[in-house]
Amino acid sequence: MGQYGEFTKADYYYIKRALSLARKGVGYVNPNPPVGAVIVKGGEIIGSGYHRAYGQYHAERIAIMDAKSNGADLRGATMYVTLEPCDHYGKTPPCTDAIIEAGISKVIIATRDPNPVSGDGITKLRNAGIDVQIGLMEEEAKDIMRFFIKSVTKKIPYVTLKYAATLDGKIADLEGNSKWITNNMKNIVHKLRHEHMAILVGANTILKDNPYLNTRVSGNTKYLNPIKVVLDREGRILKLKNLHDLNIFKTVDNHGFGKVILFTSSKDKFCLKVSEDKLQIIHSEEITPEFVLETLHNLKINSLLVEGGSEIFSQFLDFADEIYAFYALKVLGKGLYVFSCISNSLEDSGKQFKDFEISKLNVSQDKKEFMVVIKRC
Ligand code: AOF
Ligand code: ZN
Repeated sequence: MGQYGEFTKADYYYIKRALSLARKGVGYVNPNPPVGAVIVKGGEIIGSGYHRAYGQYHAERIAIMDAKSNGADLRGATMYVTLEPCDHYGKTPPCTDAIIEAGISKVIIATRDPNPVSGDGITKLRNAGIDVQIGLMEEEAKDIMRFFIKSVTKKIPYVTLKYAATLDGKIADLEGNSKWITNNMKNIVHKLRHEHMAILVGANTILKDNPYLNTRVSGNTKYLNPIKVVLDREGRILKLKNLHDLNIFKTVDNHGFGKVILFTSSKDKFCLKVSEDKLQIIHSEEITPEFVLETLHNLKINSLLVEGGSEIFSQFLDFADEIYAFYALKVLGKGLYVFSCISNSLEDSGKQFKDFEISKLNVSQDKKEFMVVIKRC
């Protein structure tokens, strides 16, 4: 085997193109996977595409349609695709059929599909005489599809914790003010909100900050608004007379994106002036992270961005797959710690983080803030 193993340098080039196409779908295709495909014949790309939105055509069909619209003859062509083609009738017909019908003779796949409902696309293609190779840039493909893979295999959403802290790890001062800790890198936060299907906050955060929890971005980019999940054990938010005036209800869009799911243990009868398409209430005597995550999974939510506060961060740390920590060159001394409800020994903390590693470090343009991304490995 040469420098590139069983694959050639050209194979890497084309799968990288397919991976970049897949990335364009991130945030728009949830709870489905972002997938990209490129079709090559005679050393030239004759068609390409990616899955653009939930329920729409899969990447493979888009690439085939693209090649056809270019007048290309697909017979004998090679398809590079970031996920095993599906072999099921879901919202669209099987991609395997489209590949076989087109006369494509080779398919190079980055990673297998862990979703049992999508069938065994690889066997179907091989039985049709197509040469199938698997595993080209698999780690990158899995990373792009990590929300999908986690929810299909573990039956709970992918969990990301996000917080802004001072150098001494405080997320608020003694009065609970947290607004001015970090100011830069806001674009990253809004992108994170767009990428995840839902945001989680505690009642305190809503009562203290009245946040919008939507995506705001300058320029032409159109980001989707995530679902807002609120933990309100005692029903303190539900008791508000002006509940409907809260900013979280101002950012619900027509597709149900941005709606509020509120967990409460309160058995009080509330007089709510908010419609059901804006607010879904889930009652449970105990509101544990396990219960919240399983419930969200059953609601087809594949990813959750935990935005605080301190009690919620402490409860969800053990469930985190990824942490985005933003730090400012400020020190508060007295104040509220990020994980104020945890009292670990150094040894415990080492164990807690044994499966994590630092995957990214960014410094803001003004060099006053930095971001560290920590990922489960
Ligand atoms: C996608 N986009 O490009 C590919 C997918 O709900 P459906 O009918 O659209 O089917 C979704 C399943 O199809 C998905 O869970 C995955 O297993 C497979 N492949 N899905 O959304 C794509 N190639
Ligand atoms: Zn498909």
